[in-house]
Amino acid sequence: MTGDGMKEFIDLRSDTVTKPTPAMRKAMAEAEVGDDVFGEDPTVNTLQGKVANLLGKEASLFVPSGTMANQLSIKSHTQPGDEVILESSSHPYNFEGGAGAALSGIQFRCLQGVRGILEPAQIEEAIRPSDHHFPVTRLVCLENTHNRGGGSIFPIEKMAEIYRLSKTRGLLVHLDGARLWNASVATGIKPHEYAQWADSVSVCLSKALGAPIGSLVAGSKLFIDRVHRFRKMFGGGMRQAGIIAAAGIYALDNHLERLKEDHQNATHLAMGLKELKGVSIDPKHVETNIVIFDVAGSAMKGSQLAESMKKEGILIHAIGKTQIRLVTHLDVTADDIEKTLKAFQKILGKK
Ligand code: TLP
Repeated sequence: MTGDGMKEFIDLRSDTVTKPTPAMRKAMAEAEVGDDVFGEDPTVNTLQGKVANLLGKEASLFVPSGTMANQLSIKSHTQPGDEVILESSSHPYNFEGGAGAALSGIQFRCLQGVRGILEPAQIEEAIRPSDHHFPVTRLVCLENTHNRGGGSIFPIEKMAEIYRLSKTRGLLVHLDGARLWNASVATGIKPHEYAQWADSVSVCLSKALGAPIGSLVAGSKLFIDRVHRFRKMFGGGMRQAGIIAAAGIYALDNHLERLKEDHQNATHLAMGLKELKGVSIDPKHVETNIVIFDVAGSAMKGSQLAESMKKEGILIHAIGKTQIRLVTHLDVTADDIEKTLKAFQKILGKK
């Protein structure tokens, strides 16, 4: 049982569910703060400098959420009526409440990827000719790792090719790097190496890294100045935000390298699931901390499996009729993975 009397679940619905550790809470309690709307919060300024540095960009800005980070980037890069190319299962298109249309007045052009990964040739084909009938293609958004792609890593060579193509065609590139940390730890490719192939990058501290709140947008000084103006407009200016920025600094200093454990746990989960009746999954597709599998071959719907697992003390996320997503994170141990596999086996049976 937790302090608030709630039953303790193994929660695999998302890596957003982590709670700050005692050491993180201590860093938060001791954070030096000031009014960040005046630019006077030293802890926020340290975090912004640190993230700009990690991403090899001139500047970065602290914002409340990954959604706001993406949407501020889209707003700052585009004019109403512009077209933004992205992958059809991407986060900004599907899970940000229609913000692209509502807040920026842009239209999305969705391209079907393979586990979220787009080919440069697909993008080239989708760029509109210069003709008054068409919208202006302005921006390409990529996602690395790709959430609905099952935590797939966007290969850096493809990112480089897409960036070069975009530059020759006068387009901007935004990278939704909510889980760029996972891609970096899995491949050994540094965040700034990925980020060089995008004009702007959003990163999250509240997913795999385990901080309670916070994301950043990084880019050129000029771009971040524009983002700053829109952050005010969107109501995202925060005051003594050092309290939460301190958690982000702590997370970057202490929780980056351990992402390897989450990746191992996810692979282990996938290997175990492969042995179960009615489950289809290719463990080779599990590259980071997200496991997506299908139970169409079993008698159960995804939602029924989620209900049965809940009775076993395990929370999972049915993302489609027969599709399940599991996400490993800081608050899930190797022992929890064993318990999870046992519960799945009890419900589904072995092949
Ligand atoms: N993703 C959440 C849900 O919104 C689906 C999750 O549980 O995975 N980019 C990517 C790639 C994301 O996965 C998310 C969150 C965001 C942006 C948005 O971040 P927040 O939730 O901070 O607005």
